[in-house]
Amino acid sequence: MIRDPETFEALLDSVRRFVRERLVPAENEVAETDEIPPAIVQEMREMGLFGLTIPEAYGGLELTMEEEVRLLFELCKTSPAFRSVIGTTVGIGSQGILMDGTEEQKAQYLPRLATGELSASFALTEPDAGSDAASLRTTALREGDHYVVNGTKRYITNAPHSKIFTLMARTDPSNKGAGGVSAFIVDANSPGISLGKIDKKMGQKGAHTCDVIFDNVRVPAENLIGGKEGQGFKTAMKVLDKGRIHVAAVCVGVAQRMLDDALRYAVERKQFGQAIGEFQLVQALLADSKAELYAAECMVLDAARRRDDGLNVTLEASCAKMFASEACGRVADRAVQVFGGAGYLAEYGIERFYRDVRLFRLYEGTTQIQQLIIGRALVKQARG
Ligand code: COS
Repeated sequence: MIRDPETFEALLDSVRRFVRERLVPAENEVAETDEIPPAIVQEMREMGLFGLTIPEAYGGLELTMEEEVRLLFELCKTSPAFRSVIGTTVGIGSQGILMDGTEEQKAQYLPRLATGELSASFALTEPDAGSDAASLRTTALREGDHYVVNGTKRYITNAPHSKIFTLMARTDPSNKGAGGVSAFIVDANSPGISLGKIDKKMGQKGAHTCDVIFDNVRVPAENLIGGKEGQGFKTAMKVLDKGRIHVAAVCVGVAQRMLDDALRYAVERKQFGQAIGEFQLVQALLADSKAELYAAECMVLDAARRRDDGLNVTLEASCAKMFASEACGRVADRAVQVFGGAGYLAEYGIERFYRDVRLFRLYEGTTQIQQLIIGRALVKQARG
């Protein structure tokens, strides 16, 4: 759903300009320094990018899901680390509060998340609980008007920069399954929280993850999301339904950039007396990428529109995330192939994208988890 086409087009134009004039020229610097320049982060705040998904009543832009994915198609035609700066705040870090938080929790946190004054991370994964998220072991045990949290969260995106965590922890240790899990908003400065070393990753330099260790951290009971125990796993799953459409849109944006770069190279690079783009075998690489990209874009838009229509999109979100992330990997591989030997060299940039996009098939649910969700939903539908 596009609410006001004129205003939205103006926003898209400013994002396109920002990507072209500020982000693309900074790609190499970010890859070398492993840091997003603070001036760029500040510009993102000023453009309202941290508040894309937060309702206008709380100071955000309140984009519909269709608007959000179309904006991501543009914002992600550059190194995906730039999107990661806002990713957890507009997505998995804030959506639990928005979807299931109490009125007081929304009023307290959403306005500062929208301006980017606060940034948020989503703390679900643990050393022994990744795909099997419901088996998490971090505990939050009630003591008077507080919960006392103990445990370790792993691979937490943006944790080194976040001011709050949306934390999933077990409030009922006698229930080892999903029903024993609750969600909390935790101030990152709380005594007892420490961070592990920043992880060294295959790609996405500039986007940081690390362990978050909770050692007898006291969290006020009023920070229990929605004020109800046992709802945290469902909150996390709802957040991930939306997050998977978001990631699928990111894949479309980055894939478009890689195809654009491969095309430019194919037109410029000459062999056997002509541009390599004139050769049908090179055209086949480009054509397969274009067709897959078009399919991914259509899936993402359809899933987004269904969500805007209030439908349950668990199945469609997983389809879109699985297809778009796998297609993005294939587009990356073909782009390197079009570049030939140059594709293997850092100075041409395409090998960096090849490494960066590998993550999309892993986070917010691996491809195998998406298959499991889709398969289960189909069998459930068939049973009626
Ligand atoms: N929306 C709302 N509720 C949901 C839901 C969804 N999308 N998915 C599951 N639930 C509910 C179920 O309805 C069930 O509730 P009841 O007990 O009241 O029936 C509860 O949550 C447990 O669901 P289920 O039994 O399906 O849980 P499983 O332990 O079998 O796990 C998967 C389901 C595998 C889908 C889940 O663990 C998952 O998504 N894993 C991947 C985690 C992930 O993406 N990690 C990435 C880290 S975040 S970057």
